Amino acid sequence: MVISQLVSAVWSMLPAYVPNNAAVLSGGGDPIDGGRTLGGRRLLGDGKTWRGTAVGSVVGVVLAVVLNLVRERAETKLGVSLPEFSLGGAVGLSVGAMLGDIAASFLKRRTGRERGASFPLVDQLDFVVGALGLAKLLSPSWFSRTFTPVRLVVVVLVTPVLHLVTNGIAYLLGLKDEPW
Ligand code: CTP
Ligand code: MG
Ligand code: K
Repeated sequence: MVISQLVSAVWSMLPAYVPNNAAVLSGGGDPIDGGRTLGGRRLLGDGKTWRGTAVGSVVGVVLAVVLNLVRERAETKLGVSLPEFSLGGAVGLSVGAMLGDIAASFLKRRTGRERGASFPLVDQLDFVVGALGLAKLLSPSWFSRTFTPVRLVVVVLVTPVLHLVTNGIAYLLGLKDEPW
């Protein structure tokens, strides 16, 4: 019961989890803010690029399509019922995750944090808020079927742990400059 809620919550969030990592791997190139500043600090900073954002968003949607294709097999293997992604849900989770991360960088710069500085809890949950918010907006009925109150609680508790573990691994592999 607990395990099945956990598995389906993580499954439902995969299109939101993967974009950030895809952005790390593909980042570089022109920053979204074009170097512009606000109050003497960068609007977003060099860590938010057009390429990273575009690749992250596309990878998240493609992953949702792949998950839909393998869903029934995964249900049999795992013995858990898994949700199918609607198009709005897939786009919302993936693009929303990128937007949440970008919004957090905006907040970081306004609070005097340089690129790469840690901002506990915001770093771990920015993309969750963005992903769930945009998915709810773009696909409200899919959202309420998929993210029941129990699963929302599971997501908020489990995501920071998964995020820290993934980023720790990316840091150890030399793919990321900081482990957060
Ligand atoms: N990245 C990107 N575009 C994004 C998000 C991330 O290109 N929209 C890439 C950048 O190369 C970035 C790396 O992924 O440096 C790590 O992402 P993140 O930790 O979110 O950025 P930081 O460099 O730490 O910058 P910030 O302090 O603004 O979060
Ligand atoms: Mg960072
Ligand atoms: K971040």
